[in-house]
Amino acid sequence: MKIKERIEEILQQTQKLKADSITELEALKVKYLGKKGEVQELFQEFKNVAAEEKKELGQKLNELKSGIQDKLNMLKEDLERSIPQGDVSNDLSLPVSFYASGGRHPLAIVRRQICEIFGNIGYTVAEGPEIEDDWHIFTALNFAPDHPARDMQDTFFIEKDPDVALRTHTSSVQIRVMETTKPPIRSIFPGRVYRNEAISARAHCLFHQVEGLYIDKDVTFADLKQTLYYFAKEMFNKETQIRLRPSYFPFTEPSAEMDISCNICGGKGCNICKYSGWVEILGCGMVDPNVLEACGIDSTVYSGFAFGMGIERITMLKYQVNDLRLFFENDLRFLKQFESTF
Ligand code: 2U9
Repeated sequence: MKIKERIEEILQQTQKLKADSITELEALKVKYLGKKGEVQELFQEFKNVAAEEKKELGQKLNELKSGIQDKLNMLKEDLERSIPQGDVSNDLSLPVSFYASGGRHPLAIVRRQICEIFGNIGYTVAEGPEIEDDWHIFTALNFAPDHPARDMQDTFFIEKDPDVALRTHTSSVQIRVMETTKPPIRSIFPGRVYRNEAISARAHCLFHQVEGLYIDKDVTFADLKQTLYYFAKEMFNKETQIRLRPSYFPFTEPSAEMDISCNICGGKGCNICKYSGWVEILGCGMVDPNVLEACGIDSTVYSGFAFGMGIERITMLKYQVNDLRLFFENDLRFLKQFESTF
């Protein structure tokens, strides 16, 4: 067959080529464009072509070569397109698909901050059951038998068993830790708590607390004050001041409520602090010796302080949220304002 006809034949053949895999495609490339392939063979024969035919045949040969090249490129593109979307194993440079990730809930952000602040001064985190018995919620904590908190009006009891209720504070976890751990104890206790309250902008039947406990020999009220002063400055800002007002809780003696200088007006007076310059953030006190003894800790050897705060209250003050219900509605317009990597 003459070289001109052979060129024509190969051109016809290659325009109909198909490849089902990269391996098949590679084989076609070798067959037509390889060192010992069909095109190369024609180039060898071309050397013997008469001079007057060289121009026309040379052009046809080059067109054949680039035609085959184009066809093989098209087959390659078709193959790449047919690879399933999820399979990126053969191309690691492809951009990853976009996932919209959720943000942390504001209460979770603040709980983590509180845990970190106390973690930095050696406090561990402990958790315990939300369904508790009377001993761990009330009796071990020195609540009198007729204390109003034991009332059905304030606490959710289980109907069939008056000894079982939803915990009203995480102090029940502290009792469990004290019953089972020899001091020193230095822990914080975050968790959900329940109270039988009507839901409003300022109250909810479910809320979140962090309580803290430090028990060792020679722990004093001065330790309590410095620890909470450190906490207030870390949680709000370095200029924050604290003040303690005497109070009463069954489980601490003496007891106090702690205010911080208003973080909105810096103490000058605004509607958040009701023009007093101070806002209440937590309750605290020295653990009552009766509580230590109820847990098997010798109150003549050990002393300790405890404190408790509502996470909702701290979050409302820190981020100027004016309605407690916003924390429980999961409205994205509210939650999106808190997206954080903390
Ligand atoms: C043990 C001994 C003492 C924890 C304390 C408070 C004061 C307190 C409230 C703050 C706002 C509860 O969330 S709130 O409503 N808490 O005022 N809590 S001292 O004292 C303890 C706890 C456990 C064994």
